[in-house]
Amino acid sequence: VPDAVPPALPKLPPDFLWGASTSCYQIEGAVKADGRTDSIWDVFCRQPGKIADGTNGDVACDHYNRYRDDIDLLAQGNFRAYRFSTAWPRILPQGTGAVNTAGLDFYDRLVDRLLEKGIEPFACLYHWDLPQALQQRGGWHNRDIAGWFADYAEVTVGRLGDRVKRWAMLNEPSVHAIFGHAFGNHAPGLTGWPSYVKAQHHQNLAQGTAIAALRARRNDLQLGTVFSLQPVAPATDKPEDAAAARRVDAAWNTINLDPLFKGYYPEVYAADFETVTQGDDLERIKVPVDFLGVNYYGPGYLVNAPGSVLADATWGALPPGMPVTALGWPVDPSGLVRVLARLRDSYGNPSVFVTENGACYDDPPVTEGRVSDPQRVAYLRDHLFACRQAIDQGCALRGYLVWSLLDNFEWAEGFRRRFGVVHVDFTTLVRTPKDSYRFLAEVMKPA
Ligand code: GBH
Repeated sequence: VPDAVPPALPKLPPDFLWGASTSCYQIEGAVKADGRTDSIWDVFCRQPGKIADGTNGDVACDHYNRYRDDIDLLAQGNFRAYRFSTAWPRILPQGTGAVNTAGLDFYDRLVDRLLEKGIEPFACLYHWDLPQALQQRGGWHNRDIAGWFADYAEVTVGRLGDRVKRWAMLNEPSVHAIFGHAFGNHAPGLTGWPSYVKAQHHQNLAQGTAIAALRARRNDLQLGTVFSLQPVAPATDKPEDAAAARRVDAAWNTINLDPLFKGYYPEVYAADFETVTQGDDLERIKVPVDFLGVNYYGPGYLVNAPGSVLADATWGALPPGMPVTALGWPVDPSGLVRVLARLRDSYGNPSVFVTENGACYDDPPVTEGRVSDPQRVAYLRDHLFACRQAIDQGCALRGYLVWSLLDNFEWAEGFRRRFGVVHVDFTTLVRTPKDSYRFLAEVMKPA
C-alpha cells in the first residue's frame, strides 16, 4: 500500500467503545516486585525449548513501571477504553488466602491514571497467568478452582469496582484449554484430551461461579467474559474433513458458547464432559452476562487427523489466494461478520465487544521516529468495515479494542512476533507509534 493512497475510514456509531487491549504477563515485567509470586508462565518459560527465542516476561515492556507513558499513548491516540488484565499472583500470591495489598495498589494507580485521562478501564481477571501455587494444587484440573477464582474475583472487584465498571472473567478459555492443557505448547504445558476436558469444564464453572458471586454483592457492574471465536470450515470437500471441522467448531467455539448461553455441552462431546460434570454444574455455568467479548483473528480450515489431540483434526490448506499474516494465520474480515451473525442468530444477540483483533507482521525498523506498517493498517481497516457491516445487519456490536497497544511477549513465540500498534524496542524499551496507531487515532477521533 503506497503512502500516497490514504485508506478509507470506516464510520462507526458515536457511542462505539474504542479501545486497545493488553494482558498483564505479556507487558508488565516486574515479576518479583511488591510480593508477586510465580505464575505458570514464569515457570514454563524456564523450561528449555518452550519459548522460540528463549525469552520470558521478566521485563517485557516494563509496563509496571512505565504505565503512565502507556496511558499517555492511549490518550494521545484517541483511545476511549483500555482492556488490561489483573495478575492473580500479584493479588493473591498463594492463589488463595492472604491478600497482597501492594499488588492491588498497582492496579489502583493504573485505574486512577486512566480515569484522570478520560479512558474507561475494562478489566479482565484472568489472561492465562495462574499462580504457580495453585498449579501445584492441580490448577484447572482441580474443581476447587471455581471457588478459588470466585474469591480472587471478589477481592479484586472489591478493591477496584468503585471505579472499574466493566469486568471480563476469563480470556479465551478454550484456547487456554487447547494450547495449555492439550497441546502443551503454552503453560502449564499439560497434554491430552482428558486434560483438555477438565481444564475446559473447570474454567466454564469458575466463570459462572465468579459472575454469580459478584452479582450477589453488587448491581452496578457490567459482567461478562471473553471467548476466542473463529469460523471453522473444512479445508477440502471430503465428508471426513467436514466432520473434523464440526468437531473443532465444538472444541473451540461452542464448548464455551453452549454451556454459557444454553446450559449444555455440544452434542459431539457431551459424553466426554459428563465425566467431569457434577450436580448442578450446568446451571452454575449458564448465568446471564451483560456482554460477551469476542477475540477474532481469522477463520480456521481443518482436516480429519485421527489421533490428533485436538478433536482428531488438524489445520489444512487455506483457500487459494487467501492472504496470511507473518504467523501464517489467514486474513478474512468476512469471518468476523459470520461470527457476529452467529451470536445474533443462535445465542440471543448478546451485547458484544470485539475485545481483540489485530495482526502480526514483520515491521521494518524504526526510521526517523516512524514505523510504516501498511499491512496492519489494511488489516485493521478491513476488520472495522466488517464491524460496520455486522452492525448494519443487526448485530449488537458495541465496541472494538485492538490487539494490541504494544508489541509484547507473544507467548511461545517470545518477542519475535509483533502485534502492537506501538513499536517497542526491547533493548531500550522506547515506544514508537506505528502508522497503524495513527490510522486508528484518525478513525477514533471524536466527531
Ligand atoms: C490471543 O489468542 C491472546 O488472547 C493474546 O494473548 C495473544 O497475544 C493474541 O491472541 C495473539 O496471538 O490460523 O488456523 O492456525 C489468540 C488465539 C490461536 C487465534 C491461533 C488464532 C490461529 C489459528 N489464536 N489462531 S490458524
